[in-house]
Order: sequence, then structure tokens, then C-alpha cells
Amino acid sequence: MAVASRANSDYGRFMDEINGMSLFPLWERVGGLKPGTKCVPAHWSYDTVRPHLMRAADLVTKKEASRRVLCLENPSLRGTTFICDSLFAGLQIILPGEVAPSHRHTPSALRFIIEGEGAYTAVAGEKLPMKPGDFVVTPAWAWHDHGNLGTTPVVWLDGLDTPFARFFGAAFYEPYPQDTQPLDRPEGESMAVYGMNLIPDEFVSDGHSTPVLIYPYERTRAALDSMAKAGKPHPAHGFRLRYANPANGKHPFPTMAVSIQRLPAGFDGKTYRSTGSAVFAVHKGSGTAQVGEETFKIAAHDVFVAPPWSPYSFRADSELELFSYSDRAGQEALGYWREQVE
Ligand code: GTQ
Repeated sequence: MAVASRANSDYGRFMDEINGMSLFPLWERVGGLKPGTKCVPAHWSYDTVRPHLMRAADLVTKKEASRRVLCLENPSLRGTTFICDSLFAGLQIILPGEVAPSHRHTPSALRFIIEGEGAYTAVAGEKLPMKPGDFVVTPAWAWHDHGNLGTTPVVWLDGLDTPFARFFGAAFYEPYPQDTQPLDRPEGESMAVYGMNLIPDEFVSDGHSTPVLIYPYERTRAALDSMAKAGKPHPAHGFRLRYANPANGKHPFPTMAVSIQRLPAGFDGKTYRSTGSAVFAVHKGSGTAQVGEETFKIAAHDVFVAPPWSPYSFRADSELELFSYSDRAGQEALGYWREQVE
């Protein structure tokens, strides 16, 4: 109908007139609904990025930078700071003696510790010492500052759901009046009180973020060890565990699901895809990630991203462990989540 009338000058005048009124006819839209975005598969080798993190540490003081972070920007999203449409990823470096001043924001944040010991994050009044492989939670709107009390640089991966907050026009930010917030909760409290399959009677969940603020790698590894002894690996994911919010069994964040998976040496996984955008950080081992049309050789501390509905699979040369976060929690809450194994 539209096609037949296109040559008609009445139609041309109609189009011109409605265009001037901020109106657009749906029947003229090209594209329409289909899964996936313009986000492309991308991979950052830690060996390549690390020297530039060290240079950044030389060139820019923590005072100048507040957070000394190199954003991993998707090649199709340059200028946004985002690794995919729904997630932020950055590598943050903090030198011995430095403090990253306290602030808070509506986006939720996670840290996955890459290298170095002696750094901590203070979150909501609790100091959380961090070691490689630990996963640390910063709930939305919680005060947080970081420090390095050790003798070597410490690097971690920051994962945030900033694009969600931006999308909804709800990206608030506030600096704390001092560099550090008061530590009014005992060290280790969130894990000791909420991380033992026990919940205080009076605890009322906000229904969003987990009350456990740190998931130490020591415990994660023990869980993976037991899982690997007890059963067979999933054909695509190997031995995979998701970090759970103990208050409701769901995800640690309202938007982000977070997982760790172990692929035994020689694992040659099936192809998998989901509507989720997922960011992976190699905790240890080496192998290959096939993501869409791309083949990435992956090694310890590399980061890569799998776009939504893009098929991916893994091969492990040595025992591989992959930490990952995705927008799955948000998609499940909204009813969009779908997945497919080969
Ligand atoms: O450490 O608080 O990579 O607020 C981006 C935003 C890190 C942080 C980032 C942040 C932080």
C-alpha cells in the first residue's frame, strides 16, 4: 500500500508535512525487531594492556584521576566508555599508599581482582581486603573508596551497569565530603553474618543487591573443586557457578548476573548463545574463545566480550577459569532473557 503510493505526490507532501511535526510512519521503518545489537566481539590481551596501565600510573596521579581506569570500549561503541550496550568494563590500577576518594552513584559496581595484594575497598562502612580472584560488590548508591596498603600496584576489573542508569536517565553521582568514609562495621562482617547460610531475623532485604559484599576466591575455588569432583561438566559452560544473593537465591545485583566457570584441560565446548551481553575475565589458564566470527587466543587476565545473541564456545589448553558478568539479571526481571545451546 505504502509502496504503491510512494510515487504519488500527495504521499510526498504528506511525508514532508508530518516530518515537520516530529512524526514518522512505522511502515517506512527499515530493520524492525531482531535480536542482537551493533556491539561486536572484542578481546583485550592483558600482556598488551598492562604496560599502558603502568604508564598511566606514571603519568596520572590518583588525585588527578580519582579512579585511574582504562575503559575497555567496544570498537563499535567508541566514545561511550562502554564495553557493550548494557555494561561498562574498566581496568583500574592503584599504587601503594594511594587512596581513591569516596563517592557513590546509582549504577551498581563489581570488582574482580586481577593482580596484587594489599588493596581494599571500603563499601557501606566495611573495609574489604581484596585478593586476586575475589569478587567484590558495590551496591547502587553505597559509599565506596579504595586504598592500597601493600607494596606493589594492584589491578582489578571494574564492572558496572552504568548504561542502565543512563538509559533510564537515573545516573546520579555524589562525592563524599572526605577522602574516606567512616568504617563503622567490623571487618569481615558481611561475609560472617550473611555468607554462612544464615540470615539475621531482623534482616530486611532491599530486594536488589546482595548483603554479602565480598566472595573470596578461596571459597569459590573450594566450591568449584567439589563441583568438579561430583559431576560432569556442562557441554558448553563446563563447571559453572553463579554468585548468589543469599537473601533471595537470585543474582547479586538487580541488573547483573555474575559467574565463575572452570573448563578442564582439553575441554572443547559446545556453542552457546543468549540474549545477554557478557564480559569475561580469564582468572587462570589458557585456550581459545570463539565469539561470533572471531577467534580469540585467551590467557590469564585477558578480558573479552560476547555480544547479545552472538554464538560462542570455549576450548581449554590448560585448566581455564573464567569470571564473567552479564546483563542477565536485568533481562530476566524484564522478561527478555533467552538462551540456546548448539
Ligand atoms: O572505582 O568507584 O571503573 O565509580 C568507574 C566508575 C570505577 C569506582 C570505574 C567508578 C569506579
